[in-house]
Amino acid sequence: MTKDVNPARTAGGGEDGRGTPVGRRVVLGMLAAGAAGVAAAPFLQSAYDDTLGAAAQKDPTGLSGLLPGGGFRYYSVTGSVPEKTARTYRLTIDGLVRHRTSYRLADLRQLPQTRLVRDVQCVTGWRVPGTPFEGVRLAALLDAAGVRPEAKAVRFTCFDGAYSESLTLEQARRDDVLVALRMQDKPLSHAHGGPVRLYAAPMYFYKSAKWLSGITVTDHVQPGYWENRGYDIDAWVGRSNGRDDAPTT
Ligand SMILES: Nc1nc2c(c(=O)[nH]1)N[C@H]1C(S)=C(S)[C@@H](COP(=O)(O)O)O[C@H]1N2
Ligand SMILES: [Mo]
Repeated sequence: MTKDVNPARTAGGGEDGRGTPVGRRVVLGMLAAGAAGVAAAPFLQSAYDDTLGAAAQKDPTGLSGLLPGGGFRYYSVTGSVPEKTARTYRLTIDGLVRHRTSYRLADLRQLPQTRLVRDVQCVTGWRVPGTPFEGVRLAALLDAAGVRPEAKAVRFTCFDGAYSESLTLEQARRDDVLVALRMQDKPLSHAHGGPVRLYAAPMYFYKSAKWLSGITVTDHVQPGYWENRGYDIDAWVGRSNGRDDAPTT
C-alpha cells in the first residue's frame, strides 16, 4: 500500500488550500472582501495567502463552530449556497437510463431507508468516528431508472452550481453508497449538504457530494471537482492519495 502524495496535490493545489488559487482560498477571499470580491477573488487569494494562510487551513470559513456534532469541518467550494426545502428540492436522474426520473424529498423518504454507521474521513486528516447516515441506496435509484447496457459511470451534480463528483457504476452499486437524507439521526442540515447529499461510506468524504441535485449515468468517468485538482478518482480510504495519517489541518 502506498501513500504517495500526488505531486499535483502539493504543487497544483488541493483541498487543503495550498497552491492553485481555487476553492477555499477563493471563498476566503470572498469572505474577506464581501460580495464585491467575487470577480477579484483570484487576485485576493494571493493577497491573503500569507497573512491568513494558517488560519485559513484551520477553519477557512469560520463556520466550523456553528456545526452541530463536533469534529466536522464545513466545506463548500462556493461562497454561499441557496437553501432547498421539501417543497423546492428535486433530484433528477438522467443520462443513460430508460426512465429519466425526478424525485421530490417526500418521494425519497417513502423508499426503503438504509442506516450505516462508519467513520467519516476527510482527505486532509480530520476524522469523525461512528457517524450514522441514513438514506436510499443509490443502487435502488439506478435500478428504478433502468441503467442502459452501455453505461459505465455516474456523475453527481449539486445545487451549489459548482461541485461535482463521480463513481464507476460498480462503485455506485455498492450497498454502502447512499443518497443520504439523515445524518447523526437527524435530517441533514443545510450546512452538511441537506436536504440530500451523497454518502460514499468507503471513500474519503470529498466523494460525498453535498446539496445533491443530479445523478447522470454516463459511458465514462468524468472526474469531479477535486479530482480535476489532483485527488484520486478512486478515493478508497487508506488506499488513495489522501493522507489518513496527516495532521489535522
Ligand atoms: N457540494 C459540495 N460537496 C462537498 C464539498 C463541497 O465543497 N461542495 N466538499 C467535500 C469535502 S472535501 C468534504 S470533507 C465534505 C465535508 O462535509 P461537511 O461540510 O458536512 O463536513 O463534503 C464534501 N462534499
Ligand atoms: Mo474533505
